[in-house]
Amino acid sequence: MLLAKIADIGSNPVAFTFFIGCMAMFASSVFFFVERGSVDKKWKLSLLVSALITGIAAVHYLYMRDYFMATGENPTAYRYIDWILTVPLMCVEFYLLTKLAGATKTLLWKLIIASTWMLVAGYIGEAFSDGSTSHSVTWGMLSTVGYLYVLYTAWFGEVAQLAANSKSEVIEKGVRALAWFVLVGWAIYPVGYMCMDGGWLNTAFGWTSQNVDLFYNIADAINKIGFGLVVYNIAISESN
Ligand SMILES: *C/C=C(C)/C=C/C=C(C)/C=C/C1=C(C)CCCC1(C)C
Repeated sequence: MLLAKIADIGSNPVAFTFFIGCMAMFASSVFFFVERGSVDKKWKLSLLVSALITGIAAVHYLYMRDYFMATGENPTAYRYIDWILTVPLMCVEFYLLTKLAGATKTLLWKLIIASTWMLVAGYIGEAFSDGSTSHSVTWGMLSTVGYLYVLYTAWFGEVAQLAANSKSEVIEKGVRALAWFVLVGWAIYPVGYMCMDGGWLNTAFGWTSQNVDLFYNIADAINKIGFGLVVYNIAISESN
């Protein structure tokens, strides 16, 4: 049986994180959706977006888990389809939060374009890898340019300035919390990326390519659920 090969959730930590990640995403999605009823009208859309992010991820985790169980390989295509849908939605969260302080659609588009660039370059790095370090590093660096742009915008650029001008302590704190997610939570992804064949952590420490998914799964749980909880907290405090 194919499944018997890898599917031992108890002894394979990567399989375990796929399984638990899937459940956590589903549960969070229901939570954010139901909690729309507890917040002011102006926050309902933000909570809906949080529910969509975790809901879309939950469905992709079902597929990714099966793929990984059956083949033992990284479900790279499903992974990047998930990200290309959910990361722009995270940009929408930033936008909705700072919209009350005057954010424009242009800002939203800049964040979306930068993060899409980050993901497309990362996909080329992984999906078209020839196992060489040069391929992995080149596309990893190109991807990082997009990441740094989002990071800069959240900490020092437009998003940060709008939050400072909002005169709302809750929004300032919330944007700062989301900026921490981008700095610390998002930085886990490149670590996973470097575990692929030819990647620095793979060649230097022998961290196999299965670790790619281990890091991605942990990062997804932190970022998608954590990001949503921060937005939820802001919405609840602003509604009372
Ligand atoms: C819900 C999914 C999220 C928040 C995904 C975020 C993904 C990244 C921040 C990926 C970044 C990468 C780099 C900065 C360089 C190497 C390639 C990537 C795509 C793994």
